[in-house]
Amino acid sequence: MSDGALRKRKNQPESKEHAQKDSNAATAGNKESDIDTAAVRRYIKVLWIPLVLCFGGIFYFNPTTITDLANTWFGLDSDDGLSLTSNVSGDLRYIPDVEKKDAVVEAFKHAWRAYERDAMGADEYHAISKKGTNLTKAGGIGYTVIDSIDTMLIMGLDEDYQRARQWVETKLTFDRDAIFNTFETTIRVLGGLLSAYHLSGNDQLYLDRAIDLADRILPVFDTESGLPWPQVNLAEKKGVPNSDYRLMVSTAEVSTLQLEFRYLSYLTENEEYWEKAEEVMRIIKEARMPHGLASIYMNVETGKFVPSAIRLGSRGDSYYEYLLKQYIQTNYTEPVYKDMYDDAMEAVYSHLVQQSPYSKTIYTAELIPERTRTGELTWRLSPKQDHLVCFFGGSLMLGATITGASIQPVSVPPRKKELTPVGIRDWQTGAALVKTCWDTHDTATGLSPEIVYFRVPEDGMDIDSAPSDWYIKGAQPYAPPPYDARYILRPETVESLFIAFRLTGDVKYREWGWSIFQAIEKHCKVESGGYASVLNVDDVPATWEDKMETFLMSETLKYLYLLFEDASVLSLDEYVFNTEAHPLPIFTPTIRTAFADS
Ligand code: DMJ
Repeated sequence: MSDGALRKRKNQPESKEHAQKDSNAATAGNKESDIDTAAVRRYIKVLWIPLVLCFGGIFYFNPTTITDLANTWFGLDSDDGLSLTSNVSGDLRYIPDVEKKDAVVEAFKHAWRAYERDAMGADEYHAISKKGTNLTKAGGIGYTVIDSIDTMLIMGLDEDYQRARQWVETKLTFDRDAIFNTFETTIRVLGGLLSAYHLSGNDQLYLDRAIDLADRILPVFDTESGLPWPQVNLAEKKGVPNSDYRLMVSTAEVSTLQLEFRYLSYLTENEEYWEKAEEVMRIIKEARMPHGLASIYMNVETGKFVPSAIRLGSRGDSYYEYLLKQYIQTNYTEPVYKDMYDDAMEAVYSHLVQQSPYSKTIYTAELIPERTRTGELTWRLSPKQDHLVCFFGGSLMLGATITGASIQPVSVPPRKKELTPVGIRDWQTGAALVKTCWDTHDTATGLSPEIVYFRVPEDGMDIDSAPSDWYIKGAQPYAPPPYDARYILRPETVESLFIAFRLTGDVKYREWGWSIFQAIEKHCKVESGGYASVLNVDDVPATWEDKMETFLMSETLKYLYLLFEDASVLSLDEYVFNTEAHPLPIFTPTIRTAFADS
Protein backbone atom coordinates (compact mmCIF):
# COMPACT_ATOMS: atom_id res chain seq x y z
CA MET A 1 0.00 0.00 0.00
CA SER A 2 1.30 3.46 -0.89
CA ASP A 3 1.92 6.26 1.64
CA GLY A 4 -0.84 8.25 -0.09
CA ALA A 5 -3.36 5.48 0.60
CA LEU A 6 -2.24 5.24 4.22
CA ARG A 7 -2.57 9.01 4.78
CA LYS A 8 -6.05 9.04 3.21
CA ARG A 9 -7.25 6.33 5.55
CA LYS A 10 -6.01 8.17 8.67
CA ASN A 11 -7.81 11.42 7.72
CA GLN A 12 -11.20 9.81 7.01
CA PRO A 13 -14.02 10.84 7.13
CA GLU A 14 -13.24 13.70 4.79
CA SER A 15 -16.66 14.76 3.42
CA LYS A 16 -19.27 16.62 5.55
CA GLU A 17 -21.82 13.85 4.87
CA HIS A 18 -19.46 11.16 6.23
CA ALA A 19 -18.68 13.29 9.27
CA GLN A 20 -22.39 13.59 10.21
CA LYS A 21 -23.03 9.82 9.85
CA ASP A 22 -20.08 8.98 12.04
CA SER A 23 -21.08 11.43 14.74
CA ASN A 24 -24.61 9.91 14.96
CA ALA A 25 -23.26 6.41 15.19
CA ALA A 26 -20.89 7.43 17.96
CA THR A 27 -23.68 8.92 20.14
CA ALA A 28 -25.97 5.88 19.75
CA GLY A 29 -23.23 3.44 20.55
CA ASN A 30 -21.85 4.99 23.76
CA LYS A 31 -23.19 2.44 26.31
CA GLU A 32 -22.46 -0.55 24.15
CA SER A 33 -18.97 0.77 23.72
CA ASP A 34 -18.44 0.86 27.56
CA ILE A 35 -19.35 -2.85 27.78
CA ASP A 36 -17.05 -3.64 24.84
CA THR A 37 -14.14 -1.90 26.48
CA ALA A 38 -14.47 -3.95 29.69
CA ALA A 39 -14.72 -7.20 27.72
CA VAL A 40 -11.70 -6.33 25.63
CA ARG A 41 -9.68 -5.61 28.79
CA ARG A 42 -10.60 -9.06 30.14
CA TYR A 43 -9.59 -10.72 26.86
CA ILE A 44 -6.27 -8.92 26.80
CA LYS A 45 -5.52 -10.12 30.36
CA VAL A 46 -6.04 -13.74 29.26
CA LEU A 47 -4.52 -13.44 25.80
CA TRP A 48 -1.15 -11.86 26.60
CA ILE A 49 0.32 -15.13 27.91
CA PRO A 50 -0.13 -17.20 24.66
CA LEU A 51 0.85 -14.14 22.62
CA VAL A 52 4.14 -13.72 24.49
CA LEU A 53 4.80 -17.48 24.25
CA CYS A 54 4.04 -17.47 20.54
CA PHE A 55 6.32 -14.50 19.67
CA GLY A 56 8.98 -15.75 22.08
CA GLY A 57 8.99 -19.09 20.23
CA ILE A 58 9.33 -17.44 16.82
CA PHE A 59 12.27 -15.29 17.95
CA TYR A 60 13.93 -18.22 19.73
CA PHE A 61 13.89 -20.49 16.68
CA ASN A 62 14.57 -17.74 14.16
CA PRO A 63 16.56 -14.97 15.81
CA THR A 64 16.87 -13.01 12.57
CA THR A 65 13.11 -12.43 12.61
CA ILE A 66 13.59 -9.33 14.77
CA THR A 67 16.06 -7.78 12.38
CA ASP A 68 14.00 -8.86 9.35
CA LEU A 69 10.88 -7.23 10.76
CA ALA A 70 12.78 -4.14 11.81
CA ASN A 71 14.33 -3.91 8.37
CA THR A 72 10.97 -4.20 6.68
CA TRP A 73 9.09 -1.90 9.04
CA PHE A 74 11.78 0.76 9.15
CA GLY A 75 12.71 0.59 5.50
CA LEU A 76 16.18 -0.88 6.10
CA ASP A 77 15.66 -3.84 3.77
CA SER A 78 18.34 -2.75 1.38
CA ASP A 79 21.11 -4.81 -0.19
CA ASP A 80 23.47 -1.86 -0.36
CA GLY A 81 26.91 -2.90 0.69
CA LEU A 82 26.00 -6.57 0.41
CA SER A 83 25.88 -7.24 -3.28
CA LEU A 84 28.31 -4.43 -4.11
CA THR A 85 26.46 -4.20 -7.38
CA SER A 86 24.97 -1.14 -8.95
CA ASN A 87 24.29 -2.02 -12.55
CA VAL A 88 21.75 -4.80 -12.19
CA SER A 89 18.70 -4.24 -14.36
CA GLY A 90 16.54 -7.26 -15.02
CA ASP A 91 18.14 -10.69 -15.11
CA LEU A 92 20.94 -10.06 -17.55
CA ARG A 93 22.34 -13.52 -16.96
CA TYR A 94 19.77 -14.90 -19.37
CA ILE A 95 20.54 -12.46 -22.16
CA PRO A 96 23.50 -13.78 -24.13
CA ASP A 97 25.79 -11.20 -25.67
CA VAL A 98 25.98 -12.86 -29.07
CA GLU A 99 28.53 -10.53 -30.61
CA LYS A 100 31.03 -10.96 -27.78
CA LYS A 101 30.37 -14.69 -27.50
CA ASP A 102 31.12 -15.04 -31.22
CA ALA A 103 34.31 -13.03 -30.85
CA VAL A 104 35.50 -15.49 -28.19
CA VAL A 105 34.65 -18.43 -30.47
CA GLU A 106 36.75 -16.80 -33.21
CA ALA A 107 39.64 -16.52 -30.75
CA PHE A 108 39.29 -20.20 -29.86
CA LYS A 109 39.33 -21.13 -33.56
CA HIS A 110 42.41 -18.97 -34.05
CA ALA A 111 44.16 -20.88 -31.26
CA TRP A 112 42.93 -24.40 -32.00
CA ARG A 113 43.32 -24.37 -35.77
CA ALA A 114 46.90 -23.10 -35.58
CA TYR A 115 47.69 -25.89 -33.12
CA GLU A 116 45.96 -28.44 -35.34
CA ARG A 117 47.83 -27.17 -38.39
CA ASP A 118 51.29 -27.14 -36.78
CA ALA A 119 51.29 -29.57 -33.88
CA MET A 120 48.23 -31.84 -33.78
CA GLY A 121 48.63 -34.39 -30.98
CA ALA A 122 51.61 -32.70 -29.34
CA ASP A 123 51.21 -31.95 -25.63
CA GLU A 124 52.09 -28.25 -25.91
CA TYR A 125 52.10 -25.61 -28.60
CA HIS A 126 54.48 -22.78 -29.49
CA ALA A 127 52.66 -20.45 -31.86
CA ILE A 128 55.57 -18.22 -32.83
CA SER A 129 57.84 -21.06 -33.93
CA LYS A 130 54.74 -23.01 -35.10
CA LYS A 131 55.93 -26.10 -33.26
CA GLY A 132 54.58 -28.63 -30.83
CA THR A 133 56.47 -30.32 -28.01
CA ASN A 134 55.70 -33.20 -25.69
CA LEU A 135 56.02 -33.25 -21.93
CA THR A 136 58.39 -36.21 -22.12
CA LYS A 137 60.56 -37.95 -24.69
CA ALA A 138 58.29 -40.99 -24.55
CA GLY A 139 55.58 -39.21 -26.57
CA GLY A 140 52.43 -37.19 -25.96
CA ILE A 141 49.39 -37.96 -23.83
CA GLY A 142 46.86 -35.68 -25.50
CA TYR A 143 47.46 -32.81 -23.07
CA THR A 144 46.26 -30.06 -25.43
CA VAL A 145 43.71 -32.05 -27.46
CA ILE A 146 41.88 -33.48 -24.45
CA ASP A 147 42.06 -30.22 -22.49
CA SER A 148 40.26 -28.49 -25.40
CA ILE A 149 37.54 -30.99 -26.38
CA ASP A 150 34.77 -29.87 -23.99
CA THR A 151 35.25 -26.23 -25.01
CA MET A 152 34.53 -27.27 -28.62
CA LEU A 153 31.41 -29.09 -27.50
CA ILE A 154 30.24 -26.07 -25.50
CA MET A 155 30.96 -23.65 -28.36
CA GLY A 156 29.25 -25.92 -30.90
CA LEU A 157 32.37 -26.34 -33.06
CA ASP A 158 31.27 -29.65 -34.46
CA GLU A 159 33.78 -30.16 -37.26
CA ASP A 160 36.77 -29.30 -35.07
CA TYR A 161 35.32 -31.56 -32.39
CA GLN A 162 34.98 -34.52 -34.80
CA ARG A 163 38.62 -34.24 -35.80
CA ALA A 164 39.71 -34.06 -32.16
CA ARG A 165 37.56 -37.09 -31.31
CA GLN A 166 39.08 -38.98 -34.23
CA TRP A 167 42.53 -38.26 -32.83
CA VAL A 168 41.53 -39.60 -29.41
CA GLU A 169 40.10 -42.73 -31.04
CA THR A 170 43.01 -43.49 -33.34
CA LYS A 171 46.18 -41.90 -31.91
CA LEU A 172 45.90 -41.45 -28.17
CA THR A 173 47.85 -43.81 -25.92
CA PHE A 174 48.78 -43.53 -22.27
CA ASP A 175 51.30 -46.36 -22.55
CA ARG A 176 54.20 -43.92 -22.13
CA ASP A 177 57.27 -45.03 -20.24
CA ALA A 178 58.05 -41.67 -18.66
CA ILE A 179 57.28 -39.58 -15.61
CA PHE A 180 54.21 -37.33 -15.60
CA ASN A 181 52.85 -35.00 -12.95
CA THR A 182 49.98 -36.71 -11.09
CA PHE A 183 47.95 -33.54 -10.49
CA GLU A 184 48.36 -31.96 -13.93
CA THR A 185 47.55 -35.24 -15.70
CA THR A 186 44.47 -35.69 -13.55
CA ILE A 187 43.00 -32.18 -13.84
CA ARG A 188 43.73 -31.70 -17.55
CA VAL A 189 43.52 -35.17 -19.10
CA LEU A 190 41.32 -37.24 -16.77
CA GLY A 191 39.10 -34.19 -16.09
CA GLY A 192 38.94 -33.40 -19.82
CA LEU A 193 37.95 -36.97 -20.72
CA LEU A 194 35.22 -37.11 -18.06
CA SER A 195 33.76 -33.80 -19.13
CA ALA A 196 33.89 -34.85 -22.80
CA TYR A 197 32.11 -38.08 -21.86
CA HIS A 198 29.28 -36.22 -20.18
CA LEU A 199 28.91 -33.37 -22.69
CA SER A 200 29.06 -35.71 -25.71
CA GLY A 201 26.03 -37.59 -24.39
CA ASN A 202 28.04 -40.45 -22.83
CA ASP A 203 30.33 -41.35 -25.72
CA GLN A 204 31.93 -44.58 -24.39
CA LEU A 205 35.25 -43.76 -26.08
CA TYR A 206 35.99 -41.10 -23.44
CA LEU A 207 34.98 -43.25 -20.49
CA ASP A 208 37.18 -46.12 -21.69
CA ARG A 209 40.14 -43.78 -22.04
CA ALA A 210 39.40 -42.24 -18.64
CA ILE A 211 39.37 -45.67 -16.96
CA ASP A 212 42.62 -46.64 -18.69
CA LEU A 213 44.30 -43.42 -17.48
CA ALA A 214 42.89 -43.58 -13.94
CA ASP A 215 44.07 -47.18 -13.53
CA ARG A 216 47.57 -46.11 -14.52
CA ILE A 217 47.48 -43.24 -12.01
CA LEU A 218 45.89 -45.18 -9.14
CA PRO A 219 49.15 -46.76 -7.81
CA VAL A 220 50.34 -43.26 -6.76
CA PHE A 221 48.15 -43.66 -3.67
CA ASP A 222 50.13 -46.70 -2.48
CA THR A 223 52.29 -44.79 -0.02
CA GLU A 224 52.86 -45.14 3.70
CA SER A 225 50.37 -42.38 4.52
CA GLY A 226 47.95 -42.70 1.62
CA LEU A 227 48.86 -39.27 0.24
CA PRO A 228 49.70 -39.73 -3.45
CA TRP A 229 53.16 -39.53 -5.00
CA PRO A 230 53.42 -36.31 -7.01
CA GLN A 231 54.51 -38.12 -10.18
CA VAL A 232 53.60 -41.25 -12.04
CA ASN A 233 55.12 -43.48 -14.68
CA LEU A 234 52.10 -44.23 -16.86
CA ALA A 235 53.55 -47.30 -18.62
CA GLU A 236 54.89 -48.87 -15.42
CA LYS A 237 51.81 -47.80 -13.44
CA LYS A 238 54.02 -46.66 -10.61
CA GLY A 239 54.10 -43.63 -8.31
CA VAL A 240 57.33 -41.60 -8.39
CA PRO A 241 58.62 -39.28 -5.63
CA ASN A 242 59.65 -35.71 -6.13
CA SER A 243 63.25 -35.71 -7.38
CA ASP A 244 64.44 -32.79 -5.22
CA TYR A 245 62.59 -33.33 -1.95
CA ARG A 246 61.72 -37.02 -1.84
CA LEU A 247 59.08 -36.95 0.83
CA MET A 248 57.45 -33.60 0.08
CA VAL A 249 54.13 -33.36 -1.72
CA SER A 250 52.23 -30.19 -2.54
CA THR A 251 49.03 -29.73 -0.56
CA ALA A 252 47.07 -28.38 -3.51
CA GLU A 253 48.24 -31.23 -5.72
CA VAL A 254 47.22 -34.04 -3.37
CA SER A 255 43.84 -32.46 -2.64
CA THR A 256 42.90 -31.64 -6.24
CA LEU A 257 42.23 -35.12 -7.61
CA GLN A 258 38.99 -35.77 -5.73
CA LEU A 259 36.33 -34.38 -8.11
CA GLU A 260 37.76 -36.41 -10.98
CA PHE A 261 38.21 -39.73 -9.13
CA ARG A 262 34.83 -39.40 -7.41
CA TYR A 263 32.95 -38.78 -10.65
CA LEU A 264 34.72 -41.70 -12.29
CA SER A 265 33.75 -43.89 -9.34
CA TYR A 266 30.15 -42.76 -9.68
CA LEU A 267 30.16 -43.62 -13.41
CA THR A 268 31.87 -46.99 -13.10
CA GLU A 269 30.69 -48.04 -9.62
CA ASN A 270 34.32 -48.85 -8.86
CA GLU A 271 34.63 -47.75 -5.24
CA GLU A 272 38.42 -47.91 -5.22
CA TYR A 273 38.67 -44.59 -7.06
CA TRP A 274 36.43 -43.02 -4.44
CA GLU A 275 38.18 -44.51 -1.43
CA LYS A 276 41.70 -43.59 -2.53
CA ALA A 277 40.73 -39.97 -3.21
CA GLU A 278 38.69 -39.71 -0.03
CA GLU A 279 41.48 -41.09 2.15
CA VAL A 280 43.58 -38.03 1.22
CA MET A 281 40.89 -35.78 2.67
CA ARG A 282 40.79 -37.82 5.88
CA ILE A 283 44.56 -37.49 6.25
CA ILE A 284 44.39 -33.73 5.70
CA LYS A 285 41.58 -33.36 8.23
CA GLU A 286 43.55 -35.34 10.79
CA ALA A 287 46.73 -33.34 10.12
CA ARG A 288 44.94 -30.04 10.84
CA MET A 289 47.37 -27.46 12.23
CA PRO A 290 46.22 -25.46 15.31
CA HIS A 291 45.46 -22.31 13.32
CA GLY A 292 43.40 -24.25 10.75
CA LEU A 293 45.52 -23.14 7.79
CA ALA A 294 47.27 -25.48 5.38
CA SER A 295 50.99 -25.21 4.60
CA ILE A 296 51.82 -25.73 0.95
CA TYR A 297 53.76 -28.96 1.60
CA MET A 298 52.96 -32.23 3.36
CA ASN A 299 55.10 -35.26 4.14
CA VAL A 300 54.07 -38.28 2.08
CA GLU A 301 55.39 -40.69 4.73
CA THR A 302 53.84 -39.20 7.87
CA GLY A 303 50.81 -37.50 6.32
CA LYS A 304 51.61 -34.33 8.31
CA PHE A 305 52.07 -30.74 7.21
CA VAL A 306 55.66 -29.60 6.76
CA PRO A 307 56.56 -26.04 7.89
CA SER A 308 56.34 -24.17 4.59
CA ALA A 309 54.60 -21.11 3.20
CA ILE A 310 50.86 -20.70 3.69
CA ARG A 311 49.00 -19.06 0.83
CA LEU A 312 46.07 -19.12 -1.53
CA GLY A 313 48.45 -18.99 -4.49
CA SER A 314 50.66 -21.65 -6.02
CA ARG A 315 50.60 -25.06 -4.28
CA GLY A 316 47.85 -23.88 -1.93
CA ASP A 317 45.10 -22.56 -4.23
CA SER A 318 43.01 -25.50 -5.34
CA TYR A 319 43.08 -27.13 -1.86
CA TYR A 320 40.65 -24.39 -0.79
CA GLU A 321 38.80 -24.53 -4.13
CA TYR A 322 38.14 -28.28 -3.89
CA LEU A 323 36.94 -28.18 -0.26
CA LEU A 324 33.95 -26.16 -1.44
CA LYS A 325 33.57 -28.02 -4.71
CA GLN A 326 33.55 -31.45 -3.09
CA TYR A 327 30.57 -30.30 -1.02
CA ILE A 328 28.88 -29.02 -4.19
CA GLN A 329 29.72 -32.10 -6.29
CA THR A 330 28.15 -34.44 -3.74
CA ASN A 331 24.94 -32.38 -3.92
CA TYR A 332 25.45 -30.85 -0.44
CA THR A 333 25.00 -34.28 1.16
CA GLU A 334 28.43 -34.48 2.80
CA PRO A 335 28.61 -31.95 5.65
CA VAL A 336 32.20 -32.95 6.38
CA TYR A 337 33.37 -30.96 3.35
CA LYS A 338 31.29 -27.96 4.38
CA ASP A 339 32.83 -28.15 7.86
CA MET A 340 36.36 -28.39 6.45
CA TYR A 341 35.65 -25.48 4.09
CA ASP A 342 34.12 -23.30 6.84
CA ASP A 343 37.04 -24.10 9.13
CA ALA A 344 39.58 -23.20 6.43
CA MET A 345 37.75 -19.95 5.62
CA GLU A 346 37.79 -18.87 9.30
CA ALA A 347 41.55 -19.43 9.28
CA VAL A 348 41.99 -17.55 6.00
CA TYR A 349 40.11 -14.57 7.45
CA SER A 350 42.06 -14.62 10.69
CA HIS A 351 45.48 -14.78 9.04
CA LEU A 352 45.56 -14.04 5.31
CA VAL A 353 42.87 -11.54 4.29
CA GLN A 354 44.32 -8.02 4.46
CA GLN A 355 43.42 -4.46 3.53
CA SER A 356 45.91 -2.08 1.95
CA PRO A 357 46.56 1.00 4.10
CA TYR A 358 45.87 3.67 1.48
CA SER A 359 43.02 2.79 -0.84
CA LYS A 360 41.74 0.04 1.50
CA THR A 361 42.01 -2.62 -1.19
CA ILE A 362 41.24 -6.16 -0.01
CA TYR A 363 43.87 -8.78 -0.84
CA THR A 364 45.29 -12.02 0.54
CA ALA A 365 48.82 -12.16 1.92
CA GLU A 366 51.16 -15.11 2.50
CA LEU A 367 52.67 -16.44 5.70
CA ILE A 368 56.34 -17.35 5.46
CA PRO A 369 57.82 -19.62 8.14
CA GLU A 370 61.03 -18.46 9.79
CA ARG A 371 63.19 -19.76 12.64
CA THR A 372 64.45 -17.58 15.45
CA ARG A 373 68.01 -18.05 16.71
CA THR A 374 66.67 -20.38 19.36
CA GLY A 375 64.99 -22.50 16.69
CA GLU A 376 61.49 -21.32 17.42
CA LEU A 377 59.09 -21.25 14.44
CA THR A 378 57.58 -17.83 13.65
CA TRP A 379 55.47 -16.61 10.72
CA ARG A 380 56.15 -13.48 8.69
CA LEU A 381 53.31 -11.87 6.73
CA SER A 382 54.24 -11.08 3.13
CA PRO A 383 51.89 -8.80 1.13
CA LYS A 384 52.32 -10.91 -2.03
CA GLN A 385 49.42 -12.12 -4.15
CA ASP A 386 49.77 -14.51 -7.11
CA HIS A 387 47.51 -14.15 -10.12
CA LEU A 388 46.49 -17.71 -9.18
CA VAL A 389 44.72 -16.29 -6.09
CA CYS A 390 42.21 -14.57 -8.36
CA PHE A 391 40.07 -17.72 -8.45
CA PHE A 392 39.31 -17.01 -4.79
CA GLY A 393 37.00 -13.99 -5.18
CA GLY A 394 34.50 -15.94 -7.28
CA SER A 395 34.92 -19.01 -5.11
CA LEU A 396 34.08 -17.03 -1.94
CA MET A 397 30.98 -15.55 -3.61
CA LEU A 398 29.86 -19.01 -4.72
CA GLY A 399 30.50 -20.40 -1.23
CA ALA A 400 28.47 -17.55 0.31
CA THR A 401 25.42 -18.65 -1.68
CA ILE A 402 25.85 -22.27 -0.53
CA THR A 403 27.53 -22.76 2.84
CA GLY A 404 26.70 -19.18 3.84
CA ALA A 405 23.05 -19.20 2.82
CA SER A 406 20.15 -19.44 5.26
CA ILE A 407 17.72 -20.45 2.51
CA GLN A 408 18.05 -22.23 -0.84
CA PRO A 409 18.11 -21.03 -3.51
CA VAL A 410 19.17 -17.46 -2.81
CA SER A 411 18.15 -14.56 -5.05
CA VAL A 412 20.37 -13.14 -7.78
CA PRO A 413 22.16 -11.26 -6.30
CA PRO A 414 21.47 -12.67 -2.83
CA ARG A 415 19.62 -10.47 -0.38
CA LYS A 416 21.17 -9.77 2.98
CA LYS A 417 18.53 -11.70 4.85
CA GLU A 418 19.17 -14.82 2.73
CA LEU A 419 22.74 -15.10 3.99
CA THR A 420 24.16 -15.90 7.40
CA PRO A 421 26.62 -13.39 8.92
CA VAL A 422 29.43 -15.63 7.60
CA GLY A 423 27.78 -15.68 4.17
CA ILE A 424 27.61 -11.87 4.15
CA ARG A 425 31.28 -11.71 5.10
CA ASP A 426 32.27 -14.11 2.31
CA TRP A 427 30.08 -12.41 -0.28
CA GLN A 428 31.45 -8.95 0.44
CA THR A 429 35.06 -10.10 0.65
CA GLY A 430 34.70 -12.21 -2.49
CA ALA A 431 33.28 -9.28 -4.49
CA ALA A 432 36.05 -7.02 -3.14
CA LEU A 433 38.73 -9.54 -4.16
CA VAL A 434 37.28 -9.79 -7.67
CA LYS A 435 37.54 -6.01 -7.86
CA THR A 436 41.14 -6.13 -6.60
CA CYS A 437 42.07 -8.64 -9.31
CA TRP A 438 40.39 -6.45 -11.89
CA ASP A 439 42.39 -3.47 -10.58
CA THR A 440 45.65 -5.33 -11.22
CA HIS A 441 44.84 -5.12 -14.94
CA ASP A 442 45.64 -1.42 -14.77
CA THR A 443 48.88 -1.91 -16.70
CA ALA A 444 50.18 -0.70 -20.06
CA THR A 445 48.76 -3.79 -21.79
CA GLY A 446 45.57 -4.14 -19.71
CA LEU A 447 46.80 -7.59 -18.66
CA SER A 448 47.56 -8.48 -15.06
CA PRO A 449 50.95 -9.68 -13.88
CA GLU A 450 51.80 -13.12 -12.51
CA ILE A 451 52.52 -11.73 -9.03
CA VAL A 452 51.76 -8.42 -7.32
CA TYR A 453 52.85 -7.00 -3.98
CA PHE A 454 50.66 -4.66 -1.98
CA ARG A 455 52.12 -1.68 -0.21
CA VAL A 456 52.47 -1.86 3.54
CA PRO A 457 53.66 1.01 5.77
CA GLU A 458 56.95 -0.79 6.54
CA ASP A 459 58.01 -1.23 2.88
CA GLY A 460 59.44 2.29 2.74
CA MET A 461 58.26 2.80 -0.82
CA ASP A 462 57.42 6.30 -1.93
CA ILE A 463 54.55 7.31 -4.15
CA ASP A 464 56.82 7.44 -7.27
CA SER A 465 57.97 3.84 -7.03
CA ALA A 466 54.48 2.58 -6.22
CA PRO A 467 51.85 5.05 -7.39
CA SER A 468 48.99 2.69 -6.63
CA ASP A 469 48.49 0.28 -3.75
CA TRP A 470 50.16 -2.59 -5.59
CA TYR A 471 53.33 -2.97 -7.63
CA ILE A 472 55.38 -5.53 -9.54
CA LYS A 473 58.43 -6.32 -7.46
CA GLY A 474 61.76 -5.74 -9.19
CA ALA A 475 60.27 -4.00 -12.22
CA GLN A 476 62.63 -1.22 -13.34
CA PRO A 477 62.45 0.93 -16.45
CA TYR A 478 64.87 -0.26 -19.19
CA ALA A 479 65.84 -3.39 -17.21
CA PRO A 480 64.91 -7.00 -18.06
CA PRO A 481 61.45 -7.69 -16.60
CA PRO A 482 61.20 -9.87 -13.51
CA TYR A 483 59.36 -13.19 -13.65
CA ASP A 484 56.47 -11.57 -11.75
CA ALA A 485 55.73 -9.19 -14.65
CA ARG A 486 54.53 -11.81 -17.13
CA TYR A 487 51.04 -12.81 -18.22
CA ILE A 488 50.88 -16.43 -19.36
CA LEU A 489 47.24 -16.52 -20.54
CA ARG A 490 45.98 -17.48 -17.08
CA PRO A 491 42.24 -17.82 -16.45
CA GLU A 492 41.76 -17.02 -12.75
CA THR A 493 40.38 -13.47 -13.04
CA VAL A 494 37.94 -14.32 -15.83
CA GLU A 495 36.92 -17.44 -13.91
CA SER A 496 35.87 -15.21 -11.01
CA LEU A 497 34.17 -12.74 -13.37
CA PHE A 498 32.12 -15.59 -14.84
CA ILE A 499 30.99 -16.78 -11.39
CA ALA A 500 30.34 -13.22 -10.16
CA PHE A 501 28.21 -12.46 -13.22
CA ARG A 502 26.20 -15.67 -12.84
CA LEU A 503 25.54 -14.85 -9.17
CA THR A 504 24.73 -11.16 -9.60
CA GLY A 505 23.75 -10.40 -13.21
CA ASP A 506 25.84 -7.25 -12.81
CA VAL A 507 26.90 -6.05 -16.26
CA LYS A 508 30.19 -4.63 -14.96
CA TYR A 509 31.60 -8.16 -14.75
CA ARG A 510 30.92 -8.62 -18.46
CA GLU A 511 32.52 -5.26 -19.19
CA TRP A 512 35.67 -6.18 -17.26
CA GLY A 513 35.81 -9.57 -18.99
CA TRP A 514 35.45 -7.96 -22.40
CA SER A 515 38.25 -5.54 -21.63
CA ILE A 516 40.55 -8.44 -20.61
CA PHE A 517 39.59 -10.35 -23.76
CA GLN A 518 40.45 -7.33 -25.91
CA ALA A 519 43.82 -7.00 -24.17
CA ILE A 520 44.55 -10.68 -24.92
CA GLU A 521 43.57 -10.12 -28.55
CA LYS A 522 45.74 -7.04 -28.82
CA HIS A 523 48.87 -8.21 -27.03
CA CYS A 524 48.95 -12.02 -27.10
CA LYS A 525 47.51 -12.91 -30.50
CA VAL A 526 50.02 -14.21 -33.03
CA GLU A 527 48.91 -13.15 -36.50
CA SER A 528 49.81 -16.44 -38.18
CA GLY A 529 47.76 -18.35 -35.64
CA GLY A 530 47.69 -19.09 -31.91
CA TYR A 531 48.59 -16.96 -28.89
CA ALA A 532 51.74 -16.27 -26.90
CA SER A 533 52.55 -15.32 -23.32
CA VAL A 534 53.62 -11.76 -22.57
CA LEU A 535 56.92 -11.18 -20.75
CA ASN A 536 56.06 -7.80 -19.27
CA VAL A 537 52.50 -6.53 -18.84
CA ASP A 538 53.86 -2.98 -18.69
CA ASP A 539 55.67 -3.12 -22.00
CA VAL A 540 54.03 -1.99 -25.25
CA PRO A 541 54.44 -3.33 -27.85
CA ALA A 542 54.58 -6.58 -25.90
CA THR A 543 57.53 -8.95 -25.94
CA TRP A 544 56.50 -12.59 -26.15
CA GLU A 545 57.45 -15.94 -24.75
CA ASP A 546 56.79 -18.65 -27.33
CA LYS A 547 54.28 -20.69 -25.38
CA MET A 548 50.51 -21.13 -25.60
CA GLU A 549 49.49 -22.77 -22.32
CA THR A 550 46.81 -25.44 -22.68
CA PHE A 551 44.61 -23.61 -20.17
CA LEU A 552 44.02 -20.83 -22.71
CA MET A 553 41.65 -23.16 -24.59
CA SER A 554 40.39 -25.18 -21.64
CA GLU A 555 39.83 -22.34 -19.17
CA THR A 556 40.42 -18.73 -20.23
CA LEU A 557 38.41 -18.81 -23.46
CA LYS A 558 35.78 -21.15 -21.99
CA TYR A 559 35.09 -18.88 -19.03
CA LEU A 560 35.02 -15.83 -21.30
CA TYR A 561 32.57 -17.57 -23.61
CA LEU A 562 30.34 -18.59 -20.70
CA LEU A 563 30.49 -15.04 -19.30
CA PHE A 564 28.64 -13.88 -22.41
CA GLU A 565 26.43 -16.97 -22.70
CA ASP A 566 22.93 -17.56 -21.31
CA ALA A 567 23.17 -18.65 -17.65
CA SER A 568 21.13 -21.77 -18.32
CA VAL A 569 24.12 -23.18 -20.22
CA LEU A 570 26.13 -25.19 -17.67
CA SER A 571 24.12 -23.78 -14.79
CA LEU A 572 25.99 -23.50 -11.51
CA ASP A 573 23.07 -25.35 -9.91
CA GLU A 574 23.82 -28.45 -11.98
CA TYR A 575 27.56 -28.40 -12.63
CA VAL A 576 30.78 -28.02 -10.76
CA PHE A 577 33.89 -27.01 -12.71
CA ASN A 578 37.09 -28.85 -11.93
CA THR A 579 40.14 -26.67 -11.40
CA GLU A 580 40.96 -26.85 -15.12
CA ALA A 581 37.41 -25.63 -15.99
CA HIS A 582 36.10 -29.04 -17.03
CA PRO A 583 32.41 -29.10 -16.04
CA LEU A 584 31.27 -32.21 -14.18
CA PRO A 585 27.64 -32.84 -13.20
CA ILE A 586 26.58 -32.58 -9.55
CA PHE A 587 25.25 -35.93 -8.28
CA THR A 588 23.95 -37.50 -5.10
CA PRO A 589 26.42 -40.19 -4.07
CA THR A 590 25.44 -43.62 -2.85
CA ILE A 591 28.70 -43.94 -0.90
CA ARG A 592 28.89 -41.98 2.38
CA THR A 593 32.08 -40.33 3.54
CA ALA A 594 33.57 -42.64 6.12
CA PHE A 595 35.72 -40.17 8.07
CA ALA A 596 33.05 -37.59 8.84
CA ASP A 597 33.40 -37.90 12.62
CA SER A 598 37.12 -38.59 12.86
C1 DMJ B 1 45.39 -24.42 -14.21
O1 DMJ B 1 46.09 -25.51 -14.68
C2 DMJ B 1 44.52 -24.78 -13.06
O2 DMJ B 1 43.57 -23.80 -12.89
C3 DMJ B 1 45.30 -24.98 -11.79
O3 DMJ B 1 44.47 -25.20 -10.68
C4 DMJ B 1 46.19 -23.82 -11.48
N1 DMJ B 1 46.48 -23.00 -12.54
C5 DMJ B 1 46.32 -23.29 -13.90
C6 DMJ B 1 45.91 -22.04 -14.65
O4 DMJ B 1 46.45 -20.90 -14.19
